[in-house]
Amino acid sequence: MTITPARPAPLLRPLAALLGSLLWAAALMAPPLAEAAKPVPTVAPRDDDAPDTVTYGRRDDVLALAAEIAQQQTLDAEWVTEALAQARFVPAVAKLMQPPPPGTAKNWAAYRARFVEPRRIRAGVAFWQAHATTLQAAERRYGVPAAIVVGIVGVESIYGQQMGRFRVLDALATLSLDFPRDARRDRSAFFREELGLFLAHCRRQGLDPLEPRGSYAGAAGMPQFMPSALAKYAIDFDGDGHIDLAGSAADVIGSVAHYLASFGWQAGMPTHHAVAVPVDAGDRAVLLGPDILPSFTAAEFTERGARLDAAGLRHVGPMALVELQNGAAAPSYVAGTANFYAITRYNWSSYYAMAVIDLGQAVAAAAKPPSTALRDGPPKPKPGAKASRASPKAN
Ligand SMILES: [Ca+2]
Repeated sequence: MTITPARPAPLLRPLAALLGSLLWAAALMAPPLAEAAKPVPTVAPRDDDAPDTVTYGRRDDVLALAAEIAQQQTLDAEWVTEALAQARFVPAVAKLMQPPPPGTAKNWAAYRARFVEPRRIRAGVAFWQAHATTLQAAERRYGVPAAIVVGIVGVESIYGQQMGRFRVLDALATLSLDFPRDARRDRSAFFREELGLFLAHCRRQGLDPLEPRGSYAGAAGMPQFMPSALAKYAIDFDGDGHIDLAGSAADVIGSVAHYLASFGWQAGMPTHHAVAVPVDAGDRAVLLGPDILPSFTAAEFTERGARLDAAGLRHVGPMALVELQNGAAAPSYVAGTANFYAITRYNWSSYYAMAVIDLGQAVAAAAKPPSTALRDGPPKPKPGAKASRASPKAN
């Protein structure tokens, strides 16, 4: 649900090495934690690719966190402790949590170009064609159009091509136990909760907690769900009894549609309308005040001097004046509806929502799906022909 930067930051490796030595030293000096017959290694490196890896071991704060998680999630304390002991501190994770340097101008055109580009569009067409029937089923059940689901999965992971290279356990443990001290806000409590939910999910699904991979923030699978989203909104849409957001496109499609429906998606409503902003700076400031929260009716837009297109003027319900900055150039604006807002519940950014919408449209245009096929269900196989996947024709 967050966007994984292209490159990790290898800058803090020497620090990791230093911390590694310190942890070893601490481990050697510490009194034995338990007199159990079966010794548990304090540091348990496991097929690591980096020689300077630091595992959390059985530090006091690790043991305390394990106890807390075990209690909150009703999990076996020793199992949680063992999992956390094998979690690795990842310096790059802490580094990647840093906000962009102050003065970084937002640039919608540049942001859009990262996501609405030929490689992602081609992968989107293939995804849509391969899963057209499932996309239709999700639209029927949740009212969320295929193009929106396709846009989200494309922006999040290029349809599963980039699901993140960090072990989810490592990312969440690092952000729980070593959240960057110089961050604007300590969000370690949030990540401790996510870590607990992740471990509970692994336990429930019979997964080795060291296996799942994800983003530096612990978001995983094709839709990059955080563990809390996984727990609340993921569904088994192919009905095989498991929720698999890394391997089952059907589970991914159903879960994304279910997520948006849970955040107020309304079937048939456009995501946004074209708008020209008020000339008067005061009126503009009033309309921009609530940011992406839909707060003004079409009549109120008009009263403040904003000019909506014909569909926007007919829109029933509140809209938000959404500003997308373009660096030094003039900003772009749209009137975002409740459905635009629903997309921002997936990732709290109007730039993100707009990229999802535009990518979905670009894929739809490239796939040139026959307009009736998407509404009327899968085409019936011809007599004598093998049943095949319904797919919009790419021609
Ligand atoms: Ca499934």
